[in-house]
Amino acid sequence: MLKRISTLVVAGLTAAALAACGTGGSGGSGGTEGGGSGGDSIVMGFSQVGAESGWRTANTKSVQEAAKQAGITLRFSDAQQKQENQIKAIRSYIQQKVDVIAFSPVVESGWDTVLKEAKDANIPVILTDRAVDSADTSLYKSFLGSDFVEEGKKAGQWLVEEYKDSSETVNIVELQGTTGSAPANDRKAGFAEVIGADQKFKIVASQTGDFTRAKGKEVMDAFLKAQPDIDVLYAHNDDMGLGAIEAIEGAGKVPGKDIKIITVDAVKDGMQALADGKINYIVECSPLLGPQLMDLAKKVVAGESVPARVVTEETTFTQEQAKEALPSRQY
Ligand code: GZL
Repeated sequence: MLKRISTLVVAGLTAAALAACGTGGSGGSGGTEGGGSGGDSIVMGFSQVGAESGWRTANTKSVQEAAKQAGITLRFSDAQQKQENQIKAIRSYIQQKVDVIAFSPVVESGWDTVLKEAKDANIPVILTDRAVDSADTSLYKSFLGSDFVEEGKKAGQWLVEEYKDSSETVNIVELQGTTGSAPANDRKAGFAEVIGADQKFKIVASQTGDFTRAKGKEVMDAFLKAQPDIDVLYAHNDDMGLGAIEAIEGAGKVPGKDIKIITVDAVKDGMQALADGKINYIVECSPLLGPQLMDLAKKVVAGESVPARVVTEETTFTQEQAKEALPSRQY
């Protein structure tokens, strides 16, 4: 197809340009050829947040494998958690005249301009994993991902149940996800809504750990020095919780006992710590969005209507449930 040939030429030039200004990130903007018939396959431009956590690694694997299975040609870029890199990647995909753009917005705000450019170029956009706060929902065809407010509520509900027979004050520290991101905003809100019903729960410190293990350890070290009496840690993902465990043990305390820990995601390392009793409860957030994303992409490119919102199925795990689930965990 003529469009395809011109696209490939532009893609080559654009890829070089992206590499030159270093915005290709570790994933590069090179194509992962789909398993389809080459020239006739759908071309998807995908801008990934980064590689900050075990969840993200599993999500990238799911998207890349599902593209291959679906015969979709994937052009993948890793933004290294920088919004400007995602905006550059989306503009590059518009120049390449891809058939569809999908991305996980690192933060909620600041997308209207580039999404309008995609709309003006008649390239449909699908949000996956995280949401944007654009008032104009015509800027994207669908949002596939978890209900993060619900995840925060589940974390809060476990804590309320855990302390239902106590009237003592419960001092909580919170490791928030990336500042401005939908999961950080919504997991914080859902948790606060549930525990706010009982005055004994007090969030004595709350700070971002940017969803990484290293930052989670660093911030938890600071919490331990500043807070004389911490009963609970609520971490917005497993990776920050695992970093915090290192800090807690370094301070001579027992994670899961001296300080109870609730996290979100349920990646393998988190589930192992849960089974080992170092974490007390995990709210699952599934990264396996690839197959649903590719189904949505095919429908959107074919001009079929798709749901504006697709919420992913997920559950919760106690220590006992983690022991049972670990052997069959995919990620
Ligand atoms: C949630 C996802 C979050 C994970 C983190 O859908 O955006 O980003 O909870 C990841 O582990 O870094």
